[in-house]
Amino acid sequence: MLRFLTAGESHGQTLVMTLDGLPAGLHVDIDALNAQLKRRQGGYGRGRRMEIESDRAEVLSGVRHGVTTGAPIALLVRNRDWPNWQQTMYVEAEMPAEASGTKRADVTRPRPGHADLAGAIKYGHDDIRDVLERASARETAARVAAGGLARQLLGAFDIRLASHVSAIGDVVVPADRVVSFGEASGLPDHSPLRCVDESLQQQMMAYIDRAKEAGDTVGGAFEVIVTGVPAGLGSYVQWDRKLDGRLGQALMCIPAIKAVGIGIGPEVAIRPGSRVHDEILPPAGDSAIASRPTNNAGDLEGGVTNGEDVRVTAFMKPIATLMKPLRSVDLNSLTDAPAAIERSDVCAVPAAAVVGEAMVAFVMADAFLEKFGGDSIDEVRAHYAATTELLRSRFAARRAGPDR
Ligand code: EPS
Repeated sequence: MLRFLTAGESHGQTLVMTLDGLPAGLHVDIDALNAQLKRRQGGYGRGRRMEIESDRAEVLSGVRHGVTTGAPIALLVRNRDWPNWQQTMYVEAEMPAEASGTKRADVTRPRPGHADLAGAIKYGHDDIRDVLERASARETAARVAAGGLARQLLGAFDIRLASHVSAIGDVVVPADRVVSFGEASGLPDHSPLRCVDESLQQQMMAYIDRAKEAGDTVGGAFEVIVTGVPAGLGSYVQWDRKLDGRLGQALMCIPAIKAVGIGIGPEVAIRPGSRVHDEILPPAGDSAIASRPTNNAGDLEGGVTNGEDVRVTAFMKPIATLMKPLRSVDLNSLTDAPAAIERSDVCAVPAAAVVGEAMVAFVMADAFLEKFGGDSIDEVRAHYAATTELLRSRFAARRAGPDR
């Protein structure tokens, strides 16, 4: 079972991540891991924090000579902004004399849409900073580190991930425009919004510019595509083993995600069955059991992968910090007051797409190990090869049969 935990605050010393369950013997590419962290920092509309940070993973355990040992992997993603925040975020009971930066005033005016009010109620905080520091999307850098390691396990079996931005505000890639894995994976990381349609991308940038001008913020949607996925991952036998539900939870747990669609997602509600369900045709190649002319299900039927590409879309609400703040109350007096303003992004949809890839990678790696697992990568390889051959030979005999 693959598990990860994160710790750390947006302006504390560092983010911390511990990943447990990766098999021994996997070569870890730290540069590739850091490339994912760099991808998360990009995107048109990101805030000034991204000019400060240059996120890199410092692996502390579970890897020796570049290879996993089977022991938990712990790593840090340090906050370069920490020196500016020591007088606000110091851990000690009394502020150390050498603490640098400035001491910020208490945050008492909750921002609608963030965890501020609900968090202050839940944990009894009077200074909402004790909520927002952990609820901040800064934490997603640690998730990208976890997902980046899971991605490398999947890569060892030619299972690869990509994403693309399918909407910024009401500028939307049409639902009938099926973006291929190749198109999504071919998007350059320096692309401003990682949208496959350049004309739409320009409109999306203009949309973000207008929102910024108005002191407002922007949401959107992104699709994560996973290719090379074997059939049979997940299960329909229990609610919590359905892979679509697990993918849904993983994406819903990303800050600001308010809806998830598997395959064509919400389109299933408005189309007739004849335009939703993917027909099953005889195999097109030697290896396939059957070919599917469409993939509206996004590879998941009954919560189990059917051998197509996983396709999952997440819908992101606009960032909660508005430079033209919405109405709120001051919790010290419960009187009208504008919401607090924290440094922030105008749009973080491309960044969320990278976090989405990481979360999908983690769930897919967990499901993969559930079916093909082993304590070492060699055991996993042997299990995967044996199971793949079993499936191939089972159907090869039928294809060679009298009714061929
Ligand atoms: C973010 C770090 C944060 C925010 C942003 C994303 O850094 P800071 O608060 O110092 O600016 O910029 O977080 C949010 C927009 C949010 O609402 O939590 C990051 O590292 O992705």
